[in-house]
Amino acid sequence: MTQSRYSAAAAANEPIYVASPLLPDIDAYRDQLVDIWATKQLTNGGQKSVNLEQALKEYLGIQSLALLSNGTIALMVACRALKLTGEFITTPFTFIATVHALAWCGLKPVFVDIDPVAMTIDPERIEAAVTPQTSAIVGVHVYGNRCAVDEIDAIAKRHKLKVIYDAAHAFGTRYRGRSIADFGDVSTYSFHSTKLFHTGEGGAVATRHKDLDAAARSLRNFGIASEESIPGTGINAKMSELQAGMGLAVLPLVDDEKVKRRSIFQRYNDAFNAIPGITTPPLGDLGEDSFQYYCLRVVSAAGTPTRDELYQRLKTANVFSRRYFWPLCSDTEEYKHLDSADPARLPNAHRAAREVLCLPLYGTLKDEDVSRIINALREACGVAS
Ligand code: T4K
Repeated sequence: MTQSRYSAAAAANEPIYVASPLLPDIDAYRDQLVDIWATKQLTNGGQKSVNLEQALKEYLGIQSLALLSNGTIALMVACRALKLTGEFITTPFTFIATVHALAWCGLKPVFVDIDPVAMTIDPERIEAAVTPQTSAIVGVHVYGNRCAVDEIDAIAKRHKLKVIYDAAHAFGTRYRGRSIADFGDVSTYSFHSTKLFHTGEGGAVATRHKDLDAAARSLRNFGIASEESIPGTGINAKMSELQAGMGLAVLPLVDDEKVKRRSIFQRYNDAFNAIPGITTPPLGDLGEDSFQYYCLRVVSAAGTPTRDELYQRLKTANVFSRRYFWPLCSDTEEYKHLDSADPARLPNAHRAAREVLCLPLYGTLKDEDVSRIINALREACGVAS
């Protein structure tokens, strides 16, 4: 059998990576492929995409969802569907795709600081950043931590702004008994292979507004409305049937995967809670949280290692953690010259970017892999195992 650099870790000293795709039994995917072969429809909205859209709407408890080719293009399609222009207010503490996608559409980011604990955009900073050019607020439910959606939606209403929530990490996240995608104007999902639910590469936009859903569907197909009419400047953002088939095979596994991830999360917390300088994340609820990442914070003081030292020491033990999200978007070449990128204005984001460390979190981690990770981190912190 072919071994890839991402094969599941063995007990010995095999590398352990931060993520590993939730893979269905290959026969379950083969069954999907057999159907696709029979129809010969490989893309352009075949039955697999129709079925997956329906299954996701039911799973997430939302009214509409349009599948797309990835989470970056989902943000771009959302931007176009909402007809955004000028500036958007956003967080610097996110994967670079959030900011790049809207900048690619010609908009200028205005960064505001994050909440020091949730690490999502701080609603108290938003109003001061609104200018006559602002057209939207783009919040990110980072690590699945939900944004302060009530406050943000109220600010948007007051200033007549649109709201996009980047829900790339928030598959299945719920708040006040509703899907997190029920808030704001549009929520965008990533179904990249490193996500809890995935289609290999993929994404979606979800919205409560029928006109926005229709706009997204037209935009993903070059802006074509019918054989005679091409009203919009669309793009090719379609999900293929092969990806949708993968999604149909993966979706039934998600609930069980979450149970496994929660148990690993609990083991990590039990092992790291008492280590000086380490702040562990709160253990979430299976019905409300996404369990997308396990991210702790390293607050180094005299005598305790820094986050970067821990990252390097884990690497030496063949455990590949990630510093999501360092560097900050506001520190990258493209955006660092902006007034809003001034580090003095973004102290909480800079602190988070210095302190976060994401550890491997996926159901196929064996008990002994988890023990290896725990021992490696405890040793790196100078704590006896
Ligand atoms: N908004 C937010 C908030 C996001 O986090 C993202 C993406 C987006 C928008 C955009 O969505 P997409 O356009 O990607 O759908 C990864 C992912 O590529 C990216 O999707 C994700 N966020 C970001 C946080 O992480 P990298 O560069 O860290 O991925 P990579 O290839 O280093 O993978 C991490 C580990 O996962 C590897 O060490 C091994 C494992 N892996 C990875 C792949 C791709 C596998 O085992 N199998 C695989 O196929 O960006």
